[in-house]
Amino acid sequence: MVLNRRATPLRRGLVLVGFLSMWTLPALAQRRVEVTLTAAPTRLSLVPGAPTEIFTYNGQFPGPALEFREGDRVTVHFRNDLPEPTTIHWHGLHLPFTSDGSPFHPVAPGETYDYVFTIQPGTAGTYWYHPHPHHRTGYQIAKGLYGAVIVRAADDPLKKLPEKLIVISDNRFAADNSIDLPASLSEAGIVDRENGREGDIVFVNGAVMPTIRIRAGEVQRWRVINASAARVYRLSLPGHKLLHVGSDGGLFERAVEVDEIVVANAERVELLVRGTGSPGDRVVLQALPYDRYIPQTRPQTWNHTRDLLALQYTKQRPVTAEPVPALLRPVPVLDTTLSSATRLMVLTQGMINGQMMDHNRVDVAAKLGATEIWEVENLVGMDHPFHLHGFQFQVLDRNGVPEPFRAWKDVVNVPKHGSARFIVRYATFPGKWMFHCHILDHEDHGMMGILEVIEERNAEARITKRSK
Ligand SMILES: [Cu+2]
Repeated sequence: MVLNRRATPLRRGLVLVGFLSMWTLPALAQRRVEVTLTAAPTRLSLVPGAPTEIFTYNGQFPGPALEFREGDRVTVHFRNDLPEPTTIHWHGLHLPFTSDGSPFHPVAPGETYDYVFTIQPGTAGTYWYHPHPHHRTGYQIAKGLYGAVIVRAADDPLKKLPEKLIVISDNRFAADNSIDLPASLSEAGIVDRENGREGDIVFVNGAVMPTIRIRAGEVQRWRVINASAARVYRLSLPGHKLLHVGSDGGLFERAVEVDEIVVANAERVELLVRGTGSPGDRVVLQALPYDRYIPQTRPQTWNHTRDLLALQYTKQRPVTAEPVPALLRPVPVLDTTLSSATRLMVLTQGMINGQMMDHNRVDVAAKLGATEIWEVENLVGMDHPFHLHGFQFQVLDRNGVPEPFRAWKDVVNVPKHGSARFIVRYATFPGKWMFHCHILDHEDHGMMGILEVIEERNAEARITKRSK
């Protein structure tokens, strides 16, 4: 059963919206890509019965999947036709501060804003875009504002494989089919604030339980984005082992075979699904129970397994599997001996280092080009997915256990009463960058801080001044 009015959302493929042109300079040609996005209230049928008043980009839910190439010069012409201020945050992309779409650059109702950035070499991967206005991120994403960004490399080692985009998000509806957003002081509102808002209906690309077709023997590349406010997905495809090939910032060096993969909020995974079943088989991609909660507010249904989508084998005879390259791409090492500082971040419920977000405070000041280690300690009995804007990092260890392989990340899930360390280099772009818990209710209530990256010529005076 497909509940969305679009019949085959998984087959739509990727759309490149707006006008696209290529400069014809003989050398150093940079492709110029222009995209037009408008956020506006829209009525769409999401669940059986009356249509739901939501917010969309270009009338679509989710927003159009944008596809760029490394090296592209991108301009996104954005128009806010919502009744409230918003921004577009380009989650995971390394770009100028003024194009980050953080709460520092709100776009008022009726106004336009151009996000201008170059897609950096080596950043091919799966990203996403969503609003990031002060205090209203959770609300606007719950209303429907999110979409995928795919960055392709010229020398993609997996380009022969058929590809599926899987944007997962949950939601909750009131009796009249409006989005269920309880008052903050109601019992449901308090639980949402504690756990992060979860919904009982899980959408994949805007549809409930869509179907992906596969031919026996075929190897498919799946790009999975967790666009949920708080729900964590522990993905499993019964009878199939999965090849985990990439994370937030793109491919690993080598594929890793796994039985299941945990995708925390705002994280992405790239995986290869091998059609090892028989023609006509049907299996269901499931989210297995994942206990991220404190016992007091853990939902009664936390241990239910949820069905996300059906994988339907065609009746065609099997094909020979496409081989998976042994080396996917080199992932350069961020050298820990180059680290000039260690930043300790202590997470308590709703706070980082005992403080709530303040726009007028800089929590970490660092020099442009510096390499630093962040140590995130979670004192709370629930997981907090920690996100840093602007810069991809490499996780060094979790709970003291070294990461088994190198990966570019922009979110690390810090488990309850656990810790994680990552290394990051503040390359290229000075500015004020948010770091925060990506449980949207926590972020909106102030579980966020500011990293200011300062150019060398300004650095000494300002960093000294701040430490007084
Ligand atoms: Cu949190």
